[in-house]
Amino acid sequence: MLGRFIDRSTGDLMRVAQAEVVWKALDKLQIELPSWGFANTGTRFGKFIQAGAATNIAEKFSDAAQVHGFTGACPTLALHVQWDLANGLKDVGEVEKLSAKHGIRAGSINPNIFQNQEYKYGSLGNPDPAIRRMAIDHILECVAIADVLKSRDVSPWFADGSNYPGTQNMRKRIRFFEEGLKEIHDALRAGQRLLVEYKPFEPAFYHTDIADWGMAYVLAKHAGPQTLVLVDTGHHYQAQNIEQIVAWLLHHKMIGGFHFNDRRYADDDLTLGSIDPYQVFRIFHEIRMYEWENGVTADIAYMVDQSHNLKGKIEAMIQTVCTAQELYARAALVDYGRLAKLQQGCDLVDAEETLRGAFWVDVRSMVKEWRISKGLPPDPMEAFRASGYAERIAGERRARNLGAAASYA
Ligand code: RM4
Ligand code: MN
Ligand code: MN
Repeated sequence: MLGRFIDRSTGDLMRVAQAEVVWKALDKLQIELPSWGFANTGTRFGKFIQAGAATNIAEKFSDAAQVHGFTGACPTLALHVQWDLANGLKDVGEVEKLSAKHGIRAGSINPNIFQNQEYKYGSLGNPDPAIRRMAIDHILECVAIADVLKSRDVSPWFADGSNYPGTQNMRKRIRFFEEGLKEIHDALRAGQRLLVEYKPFEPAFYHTDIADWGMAYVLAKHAGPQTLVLVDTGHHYQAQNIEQIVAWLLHHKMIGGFHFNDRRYADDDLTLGSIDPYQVFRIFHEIRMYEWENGVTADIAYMVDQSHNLKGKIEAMIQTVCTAQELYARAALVDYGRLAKLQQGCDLVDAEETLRGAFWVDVRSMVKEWRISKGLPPDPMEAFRASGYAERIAGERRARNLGAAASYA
């Protein structure tokens, strides 16, 4: 199969070997799409409405199917329960129908424990036991929804925290989180996982209850073995070494999921690799090296977590998936046998160059060839644009979208 793309007369054996590695790596890279990434969302100050944005869950499935259709890498769609299943468990039948219609499975089930008026002072960390109960019950319903939809991961992100020193008892709130997460863990079905996401700030600006990977780790350990940590690239301070966090979590077998996005400042939701592709490569490198050393595939759910305000939503998703594939393919090209020896010998320059050398390989033609071998379009963006889908949905959805409120105050 591969041979068809190789000009044997040039005897480019190195390229054949590289292409084989890239193809194998791409075969196993699946990337979940976020339902909310297809809807109109905005900044704190307003939304710029897109005529073609998805206005309901049926449209989100349809848009996700486009991304999957052209990239072949995105068979699942993450759902945010209140945005996608407004009636909770009662809406599961509708999701099953859409899933069958579009050939996209329901992915991680994301509770909404941050937007109801009740959650003004927190959800699981709220001082009011009735509100904690409400939040736990919502997540328990998410566990049940995930069970029916056969989704493995329930993936809460907690906005809990406080804005002013002295206004909340941080230690009490740790206990509330310990109790709540334990109860949720104990309700998980066999094979399900609870992924705890952390974030240093926003919307809380003084203290956030689960502010970093250490807090998420300790809470996950306390909850039980089916609870793991989820890393989101945008949820770190500027200088933080994210790949080191990934290495620690891999070492302890505590990483369950990864949210892709890029940022210049904070949780900016920029396109993966748009600001710092080397950062993404370094994260993939840590994962690949762990896999090489242990002869396993790290069980990490890769998901996009971006909601674009300016770029076309489907185009931005396709761009993200292609970027992830390219950077993953480049990480796959690191010669780990060689690197391990160089590390052992503290051969600094050669070790670094071994890593950098893989980063600088232009894998785009190999990725294209992989796509062709799978019956996919070599250039997913071009194929999507040629399909006319974007124009069609803009026409169909325009009236509904333009009627939506976009103002901040
Ligand atoms: C948060 C976090 C969560 C996502 C929400 C929409 O910042 O990244 O993963 O569910 O945004
Ligand atoms: Mn996230
Ligand atoms: Mn985020």
